[in-house]
Amino acid sequence: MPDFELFIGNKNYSSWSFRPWIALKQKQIPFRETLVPFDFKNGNPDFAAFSPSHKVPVLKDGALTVWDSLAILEYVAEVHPETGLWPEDRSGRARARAISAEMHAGFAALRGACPMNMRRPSGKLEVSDAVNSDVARIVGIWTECLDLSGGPFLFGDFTIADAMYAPVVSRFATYGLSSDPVVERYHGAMTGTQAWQAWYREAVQETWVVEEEEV
Ligand SMILES: N[C@@H](CCC(=O)N[C@@H](CS)C(=O)NCC(=O)O)C(=O)O
Repeated sequence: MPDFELFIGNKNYSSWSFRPWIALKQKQIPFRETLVPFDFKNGNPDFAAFSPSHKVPVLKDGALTVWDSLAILEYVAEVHPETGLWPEDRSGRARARAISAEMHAGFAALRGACPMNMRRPSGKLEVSDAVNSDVARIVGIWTECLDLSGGPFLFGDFTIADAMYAPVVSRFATYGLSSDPVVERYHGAMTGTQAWQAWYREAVQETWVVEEEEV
C-alpha cells in the first residue's frame, strides 16, 4: 500500500512543486501534503531535513525518498499505472516524455524572467527576444499536441505532460505572453480542473512574499 507524503514549497511561487501536486490531485491519488515555506534569506535550511537536494518537491513513500519533479511523476506513474499518467500508446508516450523533458531541462529565459506568481494581477510584461522565442516554441508544442489529440489536454486525457506545463499556463496568463487562441483554449482546460482550482485558492491566500520572484 503506497503511503505518499509530498513536500512542497509556497503554492504562490513553487512551480516545481505544482507539477506533481496537480497530477496527484487530478488523478485522485491519496497523499499527505507538507508545505515548507521558502526561506531564501537563510538558504532554505528547513529543506535539508527532508530533501537530499535541499529543494522541493520531494515525495516520500515509506522509507523511500524521491526528489525532483519529473522523477516523482515517473515513480507515481509506475505505482499507479491505472491512472493513465502517461498516454497509452507508445508513440504518444514517447512524445509526452520528450516535451516533458524539454520543459524540465529548458525554457530558462522564460523561467528566469517570468516566475510563477499566481496572485500577481495579470498584466502584459515586455519581454526579451529569448523569452519570446521560448513562448513561440511552447505555443508550437501545445498546438501540435492539441491538434493531434483533439484536446482538451495535450494528449487527450490529463497526463504528466500537462502537469509539467501547468506552471507555464499560469505564467502565460499572469504576464500576458500570448494571445494565440490555442493558449486560451488550453488555459481554459487546465484552470477548469478541480485540482488547479484547489491549488490556486490556497496560493492566492498566502501572505509570504519572496522578493526575488516579484517582477
Ligand atoms: N529540478 C528540480 C528543481 C527543483 C527546484 O528548483 N525547486 C525550487 C522551488 S520551485 C527550490 O526548491 N528552490 C530552493 C533553492 O533553490 O534553494 C525539480 O524538477 O524538482
